Amino acid sequence: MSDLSPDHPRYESLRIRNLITAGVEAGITSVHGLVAHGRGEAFDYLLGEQSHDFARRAVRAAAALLVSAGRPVVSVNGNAAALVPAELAGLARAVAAPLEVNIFHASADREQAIRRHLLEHGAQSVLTPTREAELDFISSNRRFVHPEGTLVADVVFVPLEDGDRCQALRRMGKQVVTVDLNPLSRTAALASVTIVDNVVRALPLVLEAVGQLVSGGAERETATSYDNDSIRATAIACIRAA
Ligand code: PTJ
Repeated sequence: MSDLSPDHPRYESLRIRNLITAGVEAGITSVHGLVAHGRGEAFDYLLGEQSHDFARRAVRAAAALLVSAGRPVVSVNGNAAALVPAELAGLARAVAAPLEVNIFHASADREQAIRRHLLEHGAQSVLTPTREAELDFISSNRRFVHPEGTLVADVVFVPLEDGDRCQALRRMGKQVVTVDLNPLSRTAALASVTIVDNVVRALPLVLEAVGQLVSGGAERETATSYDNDSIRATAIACIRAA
């Protein structure tokens, strides 16, 4: 990791970038993940690198979906694992969901590296894809899943998703919660709940909202009062105004 002083005016952005490059060096993140991260950085810049009300509203809806799910799952790729491993492990514990590694760019070594990384950051157990269970409606490596994870889940929390799998999961009747800085992406458009925010800022907010719901200290966002299209439209307007 490069030397980085907290005095640097772009400290937080560079700190996050260092997490991604360290992820590549550790065999957790794909080199393609650097490109995806760069696209995310551009959108984050336009969003003012802050969590807006539209993201906070989506966070509350996401928490409500996860807490009321019968079989939630937290799906993890190489970027999410590098950026927020402890928070993903904490979320899985908080909503009693399995953590499941699922990556687009096929690599058995990387699946195992992500699994170990999550275990080192507090995960109790981590499922990895098998050849025994496949999702319908998708041909990429992301179709391979664990029979006790995404295959049987009713709510899938999947930050930095690719559009194809999001579409397949929705066609299979599952609810999808995503975190994506690009409100124009296919995933953002197809998910049940889209948190337009940096996963680094969003995960602590989701954990907090889940904690408040579990302790009974917050009102639950109901399905009828949450409109993902209008949340996304507000995020797009925010970017256009920038
Ligand atoms: O580990 P793998 O093989 O599963 O690969 C993971 C990536 C992310 C490389 C793969 O899923 C991919 O190529 O994704 P896409 O289609 O480039 O989409 C990634 C989306 O995440 C883009 O819309 C980015 O704007 C967004 N994004 C990037 N960094 C962040 C982000 N959203 C939230 N927080 C970020 N830090």
